[in-house]
Amino acid sequence: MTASMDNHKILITGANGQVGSVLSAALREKHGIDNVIHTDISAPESEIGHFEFLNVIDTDSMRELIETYEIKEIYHLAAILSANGERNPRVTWNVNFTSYLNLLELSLELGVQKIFFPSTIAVFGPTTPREHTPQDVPLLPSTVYGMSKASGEYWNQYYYDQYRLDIRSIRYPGIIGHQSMPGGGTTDYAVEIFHDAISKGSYECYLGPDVRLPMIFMDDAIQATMELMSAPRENVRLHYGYNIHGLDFTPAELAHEIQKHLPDFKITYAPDERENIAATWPMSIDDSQARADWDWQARYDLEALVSTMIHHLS
Ligand code: AKB
Repeated sequence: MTASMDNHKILITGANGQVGSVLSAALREKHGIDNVIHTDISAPESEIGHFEFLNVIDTDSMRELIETYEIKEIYHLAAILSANGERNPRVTWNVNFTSYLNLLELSLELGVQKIFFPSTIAVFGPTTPREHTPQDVPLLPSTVYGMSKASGEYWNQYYYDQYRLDIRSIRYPGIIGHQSMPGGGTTDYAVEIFHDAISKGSYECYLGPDVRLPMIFMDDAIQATMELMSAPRENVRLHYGYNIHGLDFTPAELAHEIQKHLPDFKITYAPDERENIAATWPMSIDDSQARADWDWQARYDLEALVSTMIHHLS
């Protein structure tokens, strides 16, 4: 263990999710198993250390957990993603945004010192330049998920300006990992395709062949999060949400790279409403500010990502 074994207690919401399950392992490794309190709405599939049930819209339970464990740092990962969010806008708003505003208020009141807020490329919209999308552009998101995250970003800045609360945030692209499955997003195809390629030899993609989206390998996403959260405070020059870029590709390009490992793999296309969401999102991201402020750099390109995924899932 490379643990800095302090008694600084960390709470993670959405700890069973695609990112939560991998990030919580990295946090346990760094801070020690006794210092990470995992929470989610349902029980984890396997033993992960200290677990508590938490529905994030239940503010009283959140208060009780922060008080009981004297929490000093929170990773608020619980969220409903873009495609599922459109099916139930109000619930999505409450889970993604109202819970966060309550968490910010509780943090001030109860002395939480540091917060990680996962934002997303879904904060951008049809009016945003789609290539090398700049850090600072007007945000006009097309989904409730994007609206809830853009609103979270405004409050990040407000809480920093008004109260100097140490809030740090990343606008994640689609995340691809072998450790966990995504659920309810527009970029999920880029994980599902590997599972189907290996188990069935074929995949029917809900985006058309030429839909280019920014993505990132899970290890890079976790590394970015850990690096940002441990960067010296004076280096973190913006608090609402850093752009980061891993790589970008289309379904056809991803399928072609998979075929280099699995030559019989076949992809077919049946675009659905998720293609309309993807059409409003960036194709690639300008992450120069993250590079300048905390030395961000992605490690995985398409070739490395595909061979690592196939190696782990085969
Ligand atoms: C989604 O597709 O909704 C997410 C995201 C890009 O935030 N993966």
